[in-house]
Amino acid sequence: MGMAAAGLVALLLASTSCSGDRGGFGSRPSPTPEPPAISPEPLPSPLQVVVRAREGFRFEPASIRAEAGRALEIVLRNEDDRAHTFVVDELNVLMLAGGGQTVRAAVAIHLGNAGMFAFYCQIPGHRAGGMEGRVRVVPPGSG
Ligand SMILES: [Cu+2]
Repeated sequence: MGMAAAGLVALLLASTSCSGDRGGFGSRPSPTPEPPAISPEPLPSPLQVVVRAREGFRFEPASIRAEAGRALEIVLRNEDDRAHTFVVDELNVLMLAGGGQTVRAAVAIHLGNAGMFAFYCQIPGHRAGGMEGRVRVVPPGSG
């Protein structure tokens, strides 16, 4: 009766590619070509909004703002002792926070997203009780 020991062998392959020295005597070093200028637009930092879910079926603030083309970070701080959600259908946002929880979501707001949208809590009865507000997505660059 023997115990089979399985050995793991990690094989590391280090491959170094040397571009050989071309050109012999008399060749002048050619200037290294500049990498093509891609000049990426610096990504604007995400806009952060904090929405609090309060006792009595309220969101505070009831109106938030976002910017088209700029990511939005939503911080949902549930100060109630029951669970709430934060939903924006048009922006594909669905967040759930249990009582006392804080959750975050990063939302891509596309350039075509400008407009006014409703946010609400989708737990039955909550929206009717007043848990709704609106997101205003302003065009890019409008502050
Ligand atoms: Cu709710």
